[in-house]
Amino acid sequence: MNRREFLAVVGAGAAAAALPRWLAAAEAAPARKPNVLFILADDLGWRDTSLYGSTFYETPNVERLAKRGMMFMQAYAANPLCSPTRASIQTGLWPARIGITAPACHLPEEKFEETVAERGPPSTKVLHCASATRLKLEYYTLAEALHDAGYRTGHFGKWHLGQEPYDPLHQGYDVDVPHWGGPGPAGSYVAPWKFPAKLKFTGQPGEHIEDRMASEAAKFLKENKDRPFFMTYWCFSVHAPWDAKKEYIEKYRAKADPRSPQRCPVYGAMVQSMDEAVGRLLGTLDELGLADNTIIVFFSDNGGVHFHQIGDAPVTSNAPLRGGKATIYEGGTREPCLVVWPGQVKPGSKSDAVIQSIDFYPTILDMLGLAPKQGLKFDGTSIVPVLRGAATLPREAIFCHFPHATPATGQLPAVYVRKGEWKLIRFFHDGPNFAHRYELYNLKTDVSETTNLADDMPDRVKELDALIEKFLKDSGAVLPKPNPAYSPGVRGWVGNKDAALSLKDGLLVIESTGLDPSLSTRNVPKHRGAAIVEFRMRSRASGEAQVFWGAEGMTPLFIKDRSIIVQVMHDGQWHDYSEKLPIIGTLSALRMDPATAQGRIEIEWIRLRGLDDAVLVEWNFKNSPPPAGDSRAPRWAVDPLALLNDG
Ligand SMILES: [Ca+2]
Repeated sequence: MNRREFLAVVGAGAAAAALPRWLAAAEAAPARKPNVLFILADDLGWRDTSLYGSTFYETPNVERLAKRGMMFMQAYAANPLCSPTRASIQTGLWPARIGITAPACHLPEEKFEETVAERGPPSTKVLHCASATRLKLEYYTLAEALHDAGYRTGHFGKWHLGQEPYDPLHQGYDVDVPHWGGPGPAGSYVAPWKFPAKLKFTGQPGEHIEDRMASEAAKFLKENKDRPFFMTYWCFSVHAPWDAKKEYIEKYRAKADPRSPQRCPVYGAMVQSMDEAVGRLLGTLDELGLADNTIIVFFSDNGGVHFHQIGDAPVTSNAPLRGGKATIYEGGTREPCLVVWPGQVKPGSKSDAVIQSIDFYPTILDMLGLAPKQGLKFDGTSIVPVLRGAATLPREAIFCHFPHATPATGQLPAVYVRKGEWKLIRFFHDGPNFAHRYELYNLKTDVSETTNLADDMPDRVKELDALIEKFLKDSGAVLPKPNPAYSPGVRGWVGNKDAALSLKDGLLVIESTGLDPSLSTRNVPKHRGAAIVEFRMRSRASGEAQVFWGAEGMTPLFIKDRSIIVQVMHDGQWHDYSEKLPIIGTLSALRMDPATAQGRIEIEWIRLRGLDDAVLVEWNFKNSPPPAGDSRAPRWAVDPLALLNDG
């Protein structure tokens, strides 16, 4: 159905004067092809705007945009990270089909297919996948489709699908500013920036890059006001680096509530600069008289960063959603999304339809009345029926394949299916004997994914897992596989990639094979407050040692701020060490980095005492009793990767 037919249906043949005002305006609009502006925020979480319920961030321009179109409550990125979602927007395809499933497209290596690792360290239960690093030129991108339909095409901001010759100018764009292949702005948001000299993209000291990008985009709009244009304004904001205008930081510092999960002044300032860029674009369209003939999409490529801290505040919180960027939970892929389509979408409307980033390409073609290029197939589907008021799409399910371990978030290789109110997550080979492990959530009653119903509803798991199986097959997804070298560790302690652990002659032997050997355990007593860590060690490596503690509810699990340095000897002799751990909160895990070099390290025992000298837990590898304290089975048997944080 084209626009005129639609108007005939909804207007039931009535004169334009009898139409709703927003439809009548469309009748009066010029017959020129509508322009398309696609604004993509970077890492902006579902809850990161005042429109979606934040009481800390201020985004009046996003709210202004929402008044002109439809707000989606269940719009999903196809992946919880940058490049894959961007690839899905430009192709209408699942990232699993493209082979880009991780944000790898700024790496120097040109790799065009996804692969799975052939081997891994004993601490790794599952061999995970390695993403392609470029969006292949043979994909006929959304930009190419519109360029070939007579549109002037401009890309502004972050791309992250490959540098030259995989950059926007080779993927359908006439203009690309600043023509930068990196995952974030070069160096900082506030100038001086560090873009390569050949880009000739420098700012006045103190200039914010989002202000500059909005100016560059406004210039493009002015230059092309008399012909149809397709602009992707893909914000640098609000990705790292954590940097913003000083006066805005002070403003948010003054209003931060220490009890609120969203309270980071720097991030608040970053969100405001993003919002102001949105306002500049809207203002320019209004000034040029183009707003009535411009389709606008607003979306974000993945969830908010919940796993880093700036000072004493997490960057952001996606609550009530679980997790965030780089997790398989809702916080990772549920995004803010607005679609403005003057004369066609009811202003200020709201939809609960489940849509996904693979849908934008077929949707935009449909809105413009363009047929897909001959032979071109999409995994996505046009959401035009929803834009015109339908409650749902005729689609059984959506999928997200994320076959990676991201230690900072505790993410294990996984895939999910969302069908109706149900979401099933398959954690590849993470169960007993390398069987898959499942989590099932009812998103209608449990949007925070707190109650795993998989054990209670085996039939539902089976039904949804069959959909996952079919999706993996249809998309040609590369799959993680069990690691034959996997070892669940020694007495609950597991080494990282640089530390092979074994038990020999009553000693814990650590063969350090790199510069960052560490071992960690979650099998610790639920002790509150400071404690003493003691250990007997003999080493032929070198460097200082470091002991980290994890505290319940704190992510990432291991960071420098929750660690102490221990000056240790590497003279091949036995030494006893004793240091105070200033634990705050309830202990949840321990990690030891015994050295910063290769070499053989042996430990006879490790123990933890309270400040009253009582032994809280002891691992004595000589006598080998099971550790005292918490008697839970080592969690390592199912979750070896969750502790291997970047620190
Ligand atoms: Ca991103």
